[in-house]
Amino acid sequence: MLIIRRRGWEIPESQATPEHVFFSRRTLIGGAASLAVASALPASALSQRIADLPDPTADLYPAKRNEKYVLDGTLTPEKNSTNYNNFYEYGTDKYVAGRAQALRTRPWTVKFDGMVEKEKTVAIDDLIRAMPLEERLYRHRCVEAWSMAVPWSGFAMAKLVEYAKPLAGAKYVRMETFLDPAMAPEQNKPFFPWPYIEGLTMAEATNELAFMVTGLYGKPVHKQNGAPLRVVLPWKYGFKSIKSIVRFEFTDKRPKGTWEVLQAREYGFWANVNPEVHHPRWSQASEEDIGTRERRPTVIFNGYGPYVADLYKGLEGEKLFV
Ligand SMILES: Nc1nc2c(c(=O)[nH]1)N[C@H]1C(S)=C(S)[C@@H](COP(=O)(O)O)O[C@H]1N2
Ligand SMILES: [Mo]
Repeated sequence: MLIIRRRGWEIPESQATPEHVFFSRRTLIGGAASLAVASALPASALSQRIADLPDPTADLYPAKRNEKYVLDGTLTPEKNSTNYNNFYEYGTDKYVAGRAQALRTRPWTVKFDGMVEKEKTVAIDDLIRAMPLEERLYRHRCVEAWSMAVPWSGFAMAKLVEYAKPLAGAKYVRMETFLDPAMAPEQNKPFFPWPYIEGLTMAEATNELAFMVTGLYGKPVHKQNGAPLRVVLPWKYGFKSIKSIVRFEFTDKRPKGTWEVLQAREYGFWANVNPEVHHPRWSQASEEDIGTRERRPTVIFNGYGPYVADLYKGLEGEKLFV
């Protein structure tokens, strides 16, 4: 059961939730187009049965914690971080946990294509078992000015890039979430240019902090948190940390993320956390912890500057903090 209650940071939601604003605007613009997208087939009985089996990688958790990544605050309780989410495939509110159980995470394949030595598609369990799993405690800062700190399990994104074997000319990785209105009926709605897309430079993707998540709180990752595979980029606003990924495309062209497509003035490619660069509609100076509900000052690069500031040397002319 979900307990729905309004919290401090939601009060100014009509102003502070970017999505809210587009939602109404784009629904008006795209109303008729919605019909075109609504062609979902029901899940086959077989894949339903596979989906109901226990997670085939459950034996891999808990993964050994990597003690290098330490927090300066308290860990967010599981009940908070798994019941207050952004996952637009299941609705634009924060209480998507129940609805997200419709996500079928097996069978699931991940495709690597574009500028790679050889295009390939791998079953998620083979990919997870090919990677060295570890646990890391990371902070997470949403552009909406809420934050949390959780124990993710997974593997360095650098390992995934190595596995993909990109060509030397690849400059970016473009990541794509599943597109399947049968298991995410919100994808029938036209307000969003589905599927959800995000992108990184190769230097960002191979920075030691970029982490592919397969687990959370010592278990396979919850559906509402982006099962079976998502990325986390703790120095960037949360919208960059794309969930439920099915494709990694390597390219020499800078990918446009979903939010940049929707509103480039408010959500850019870089989206690094900075308390001094405010969102056009609200301050980024502080954030509210969804566990303790305390407000704390926001820190540049969400506190991860020593790991990532060098990535942005020479790029001062870019909108690094939008
Ligand atoms: N596919 C997909 N990925 C997504 C989102 C989404 O709506 N769809 N929301 C993003 C945003 S805005 C945030 S803050 C984080 C939230 O992750 P959490 O629910 O695990 O806290 O996921 C990001 N990844
Ligand atoms: Mo977010």
